[in-house]
Amino acid sequence: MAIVGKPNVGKSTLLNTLLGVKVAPITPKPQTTRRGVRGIYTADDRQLVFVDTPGFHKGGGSALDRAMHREVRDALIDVNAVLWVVDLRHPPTEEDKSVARLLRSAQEEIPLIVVGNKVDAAKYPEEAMQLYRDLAPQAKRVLALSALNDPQAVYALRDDLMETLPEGPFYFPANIRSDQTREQWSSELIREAAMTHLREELPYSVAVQVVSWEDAEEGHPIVITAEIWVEKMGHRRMVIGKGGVMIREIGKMARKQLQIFLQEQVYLDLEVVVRASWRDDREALRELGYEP
Ligand SMILES: Nc1nc2c(ncn2[C@@H]2O[C@H](COP(=O)(O)OP(=O)(O)OP(=O)(O)O)[C@@H](O)[C@H]2O)c(=O)[nH]1
Ligand SMILES: [Mg+2]
Repeated sequence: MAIVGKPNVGKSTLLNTLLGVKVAPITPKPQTTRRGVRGIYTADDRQLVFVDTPGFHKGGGSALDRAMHREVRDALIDVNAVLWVVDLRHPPTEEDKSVARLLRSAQEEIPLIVVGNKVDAAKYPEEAMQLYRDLAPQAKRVLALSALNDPQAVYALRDDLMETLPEGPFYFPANIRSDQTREQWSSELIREAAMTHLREELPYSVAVQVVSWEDAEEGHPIVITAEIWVEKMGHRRMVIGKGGVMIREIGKMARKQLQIFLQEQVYLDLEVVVRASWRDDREALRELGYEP
């Protein structure tokens, strides 16, 4: 099942709630998700595989933007259903319309479900839902929910999706929740912390790569070393901050999250490095796992 929609509507929040565990980064800023992340939910003899995708956006035409668009298109191939997530607080924008166009051009026989999210914060949810419904007359179903504040509604959707699954083999082992390596997943948590703290253009020009991981040993923490990539020297100064305050804040938030999920003490070593124009460098994008 593919989860698609414009940036910032709550796709990754929906994925995490569907799974009951955090596999995808979430920030209040658009374009948080950069690669298609698979989240796997297994119950008894059934398995649902969701693909969270980057927000479908206009973008500046960088190699990163193109890779993000490709992730969305690829996610629409070979799926049993598409969940189109929209933000019910607002009427559709041009970006929603281009998602609707993309969905019309996808295979017609894939069932489409329109998920009206953020109903908890919407003033005119029914009116907004109608406008989105008009953009996708082919939709099999529309529903309003809050991925952030109403997990029960999300579980109900998950149960319904389970019922519609065709018979087939498991694609992943039953105990696997995501197709990311521990390095990828932890670099996403670090990037989430960085994007949360940084302002203006900066959140979009950082990337994170975990360069080493040492498992915990008797009385010692897990040691994770990661690089935060920026495009310019000036950006490096801002990510480090005056006297190192910014990088310390980022490290504190990331470490806290990592410790919660790993259930171990973590020593996090962050280094800020300049990788000029990494967003247009396909080799760099491959290193980051944003390109195949
Ligand atoms: N009020 C409200 N806020 C929500 C809800 N779901 C998500 N959000 C908030 O919306 C923001 C964006 O959430 P994400 O899950 O990162 O959105 P996304 O669609 O994955 O964004 P991109 O990856 O950038 O495309 C975050 O600040 C969430 O906390 C909801 O049901 N209600
Ligand atoms: Mg996302």
